[in-house]
Amino acid sequence: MTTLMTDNQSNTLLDHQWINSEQAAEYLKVIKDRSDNQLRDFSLLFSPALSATLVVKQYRYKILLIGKTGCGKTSLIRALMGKEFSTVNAQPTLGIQTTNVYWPVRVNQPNKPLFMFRLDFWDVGYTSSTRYDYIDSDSMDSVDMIIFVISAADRESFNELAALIEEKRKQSSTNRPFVSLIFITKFDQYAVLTDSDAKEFQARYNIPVYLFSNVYSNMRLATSYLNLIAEKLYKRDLELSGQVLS
Ligand SMILES: Nc1nc2c(ncn2[C@@H]2O[C@H](COP(=O)(O)OP(=O)(O)OP(=O)(O)O)[C@@H](O)[C@H]2O)c(=O)[nH]1
Ligand SMILES: [Mg+2]
Repeated sequence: MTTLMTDNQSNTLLDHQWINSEQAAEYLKVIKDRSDNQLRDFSLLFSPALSATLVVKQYRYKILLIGKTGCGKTSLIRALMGKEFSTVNAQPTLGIQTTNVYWPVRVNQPNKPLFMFRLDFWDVGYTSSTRYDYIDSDSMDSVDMIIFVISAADRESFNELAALIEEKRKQSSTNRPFVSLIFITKFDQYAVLTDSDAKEFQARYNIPVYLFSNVYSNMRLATSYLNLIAEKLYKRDLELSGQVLS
């Protein structure tokens, strides 16, 4: 089961329903796989071929995933692309693997502008990140969002989380603070961490905590999480430009 612990969604900056519209379908056609109901990884060299009527302004974001080996970072990125869960070839990630997906959004403003977000997910294999210091500093460079990933069976990592977030904040440039999100994965398995652990953390540190299982992934679920991620990135941009109060 997957629980989407909602933060206040009544007044969103982006229109989260737009993605189900006919207009959005034209964009989804270009950014999704032809045969499967999942997003395409465009890699750094390619971009979606949008017809002249669909061209909109693009924004690029760097999203880093941090967490112990085996906590489900690579699986989470797959889930966020709407890909089916698979244990085939589930090897520890070597070095840094980037996945570049596109996500169109419509702003909740009277003129309803559309934007295309390019989300660059940086998946840093835990083993490499602890072995090579430069990987750690490279991945933190100009990061827009960090997704801290923790297995629901790992209380120790959860207890160390606040200190880890603080450490990463100190490492990042102070004039462009990154957005933090926490995903607690493997809820379908033996879970030591509970719903109330997550709620308590969220209330205490004001950082959203999502209880997640990578096993039940599908495009519908990916859509709600990508909308949430896009919302948080857009909000931070407005805060940085002084357009909304943090
Ligand atoms: N049951 C269950 N298994 C999961 C879940 N997420 C990941 N797994 C499995 O756990 C193992 C590790 O998952 P990965 O996504 O490769 O973990 P990782 O964080 O990328 O690990 P590193 O690359 O070593 O840093 C794989 O066998 C996955 O199939 C989940 O939510 N539920
Ligand atoms: Mg991995």
